[in-house]
Amino acid sequence: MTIVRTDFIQTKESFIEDKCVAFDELIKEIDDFETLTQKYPHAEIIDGGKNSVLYAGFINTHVHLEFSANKTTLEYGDFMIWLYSVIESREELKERCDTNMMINATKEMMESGITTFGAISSFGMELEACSKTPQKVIFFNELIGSIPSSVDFLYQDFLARLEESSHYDNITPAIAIHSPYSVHPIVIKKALSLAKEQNYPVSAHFLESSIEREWLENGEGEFKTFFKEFFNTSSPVNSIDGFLSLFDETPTHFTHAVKANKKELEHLSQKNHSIAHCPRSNRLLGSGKLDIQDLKVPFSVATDGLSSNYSLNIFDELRSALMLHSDIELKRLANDLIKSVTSIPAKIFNLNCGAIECGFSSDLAIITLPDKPKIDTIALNTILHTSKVDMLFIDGKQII
Ligand code: MCF
Ligand code: FE
Repeated sequence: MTIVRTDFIQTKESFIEDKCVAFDELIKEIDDFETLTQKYPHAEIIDGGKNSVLYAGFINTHVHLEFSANKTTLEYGDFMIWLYSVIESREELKERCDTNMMINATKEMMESGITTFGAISSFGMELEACSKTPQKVIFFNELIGSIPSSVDFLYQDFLARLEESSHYDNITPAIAIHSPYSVHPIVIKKALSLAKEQNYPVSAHFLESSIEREWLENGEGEFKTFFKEFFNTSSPVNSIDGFLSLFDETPTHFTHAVKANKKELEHLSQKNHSIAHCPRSNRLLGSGKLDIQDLKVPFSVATDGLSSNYSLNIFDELRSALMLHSDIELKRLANDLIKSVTSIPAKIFNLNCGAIECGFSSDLAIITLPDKPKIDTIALNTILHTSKVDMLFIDGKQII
């Protein structure tokens, strides 16, 4: 048993002061220091020190580790320009990205307190890195392919990757449908019926850019030139509503959704879907920003990959979100952002973590504030002043 003592502890809605947590693999009790030390006299005591805060380990629902070699290669500012640069440099980026580089990317996440992440895997390259990290991984095997003559082959390859990802204790096999513009509905249906049958978590990029919307709605715009050039096709394989209806029985984590309208957001809410909000990625690819002010759909905040970001540090992402959503009252936003990387993604993916409550996994992060905070400013000050955690525990084992 371990007893951790910090000045503050994150709770569902706020923070409490002067309490301690007793834990082994699971969180056992939250009580006063005296009560817990009397009850567990042999427990190891960990003191976080002055102005320390105990958080549930953070969850980053959407990252592409295979693109970790990108720093200055891909072009930012506009989605189509970025996409052309991905196609031009994808092979070179793959070659430059080895397991060691991806392990370092998982470490960068760990240093910022991420204990669980969702890896979007295009090729299966990061499986070894994911199997070596102590973090918990939802391994989203990506299905992509819109041309009928090649979808069968791509589907078989996807199935093989899905199978390979199902042999590791820390890895949950899962499915990523790349997007409505790039995946044929025939294989989407097959993959989703498999997801339903096997209870695989599902994720999909959705309405990231206005050109995506223009293509799906009208078969026009810059995607028209793109599809003509690369695939010699002239119409989209999915409509927005048609694509969404395929997911009606499979609650899905839709990434971006920046260009979703009221009706589509209402549909997401009714079908128990959720959104991964990647503010820095959206900014860098010229996509605008998701309006989270009155959003009824539960959302996580996620980093996306280094293909569309400059770090995988979750505090960097939260700070950017805090600055970008300048229309929302500051302290409320800060509290909501902390929930978007803890209790909300845990609920979305049905994980036994993301909150400091008895019976939950002991995935815990300790951070230290530079000075004593008022209790209602802890979330805000954490986001403003933290880059790295001081200590990190996964299933009760100290990692940092
Ligand atoms: O989330 C960002 C932007 N939107 C779409 N895809 C990706 C992102 N970062 C990496 N990707 C990958 C995607 O998984 O890019 C590849 C796919 O395998 C090429 S198709 C855009
Ligand atoms: Fe992505």
